[in-house]
Amino acid sequence: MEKRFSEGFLWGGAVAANQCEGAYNEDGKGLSTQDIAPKGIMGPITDEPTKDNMKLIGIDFYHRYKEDIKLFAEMGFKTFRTSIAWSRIFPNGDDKEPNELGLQFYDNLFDECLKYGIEPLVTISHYETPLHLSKKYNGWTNRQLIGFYETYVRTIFTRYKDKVKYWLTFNEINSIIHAPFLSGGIMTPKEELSMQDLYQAIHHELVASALATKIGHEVMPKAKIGCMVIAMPVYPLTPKPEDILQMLKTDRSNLLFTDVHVRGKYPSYAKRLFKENNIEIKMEPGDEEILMNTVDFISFSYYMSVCDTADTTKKSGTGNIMGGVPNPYLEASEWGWQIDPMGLRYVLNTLYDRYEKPLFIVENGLGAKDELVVDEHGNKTVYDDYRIKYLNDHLVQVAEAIDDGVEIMGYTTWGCIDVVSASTAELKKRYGFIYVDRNDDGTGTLDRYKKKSFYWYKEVIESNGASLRD
Ligand code: BGP
Repeated sequence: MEKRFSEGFLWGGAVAANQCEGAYNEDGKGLSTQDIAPKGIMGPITDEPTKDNMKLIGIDFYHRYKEDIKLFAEMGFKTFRTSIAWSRIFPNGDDKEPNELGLQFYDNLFDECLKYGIEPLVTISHYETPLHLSKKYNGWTNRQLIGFYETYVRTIFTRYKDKVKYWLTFNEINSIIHAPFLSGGIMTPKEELSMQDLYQAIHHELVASALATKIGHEVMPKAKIGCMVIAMPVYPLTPKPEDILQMLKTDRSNLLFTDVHVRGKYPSYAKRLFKENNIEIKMEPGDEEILMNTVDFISFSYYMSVCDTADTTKKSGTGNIMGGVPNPYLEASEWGWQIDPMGLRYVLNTLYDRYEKPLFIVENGLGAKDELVVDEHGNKTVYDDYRIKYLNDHLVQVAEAIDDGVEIMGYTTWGCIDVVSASTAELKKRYGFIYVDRNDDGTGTLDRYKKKSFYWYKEVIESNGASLRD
């Protein structure tokens, strides 16, 4: 394929602390919401961490990160996205002093990346609120969380200011609508959570996010701070005007998050949303001013698109956290996530048309069951042509979007090494270029093996996209 990716395009991969690190109670780490969610985002929670929770050990990245980063470097990564586990730094979330051992771990991790010229891209909060903040304060429903988050971000910005240039404030911030516990640390069961409390929690996160951007710019004038959302194109199921309006409504429920982050204020359509749902956001003096600290770029995850309709009898859920009506024209993954490479071009164009801000695709990939086999040289590997096809087809659409005039900073595939899945907490749903020998029954050596896609991605990066096939 003809070269379209800019020099300096940030190729890489992404993970999150809670899905890979393990070591859930080592070196002073406190418990997080993930430690009591053994079945994933929508599943039940337990009183204490239980053995069946795959995340407690994860892929043992906490102890094996050097080996893994070496493999990322071998693929030629320019950037590596990971998150900081808040409860490693502040075990309870409301502690006065940070945990030095936790801080030291991320110093070592970022140093290891920089040793290979890999820029760390860091998510400040990725689906893991310190559990104490959930239990005592009911997570982000409580305004005090803004102060705890502020202390946390000041601590990590000051500590890592010379090591980390790219920051994301909250992973998939719009997911709180669907997963209030893992996204917002809210203990109130979703069915009982009022719209008032939900949107008040959203307001607190939006203020906290803007505050992080403000503080980040003060502490690290050269840093780039972005928001992070689930981008999922919503198509009307039919051309019926009712379906078009329904699509607009669903779209806006997500766009509200980027609108506030980029424009620095609530959009005009929020008024009606709030009025119709009896929501009255309690603002404190200064909130509106804080929100005006807008992001440097917009980052997002992209896995699939959905359809929407005003016909409520058709509202069957499909894939991902957001749900939607299946598209009759698209195939789905083994987990029912409908595959739509062109949807990525559409998302890139619509977001850029709306905001004209640089975009960063920080998650994209195919979760699939892999089979570990022995190749002709006697090495264990996975022939994951399905993954190569998925990624190739999406990247071709990224190249199209670049030709459309969209400014794109980089692309990090999700789960560049196999990790525990977020939605179902399984390890058999694999995304990686690197296979990790660990199974959902807890067996496995934790050894790492390069899949076919490992060599494919290495070539894509080396050729700066020229090896892609359209
Ligand atoms: C996003 C999350 C990730 C990740 C990914 C894939 O929603 O930000 O944490 O896991 O989805 O989802 P899953 O792991 O459920 O397949």
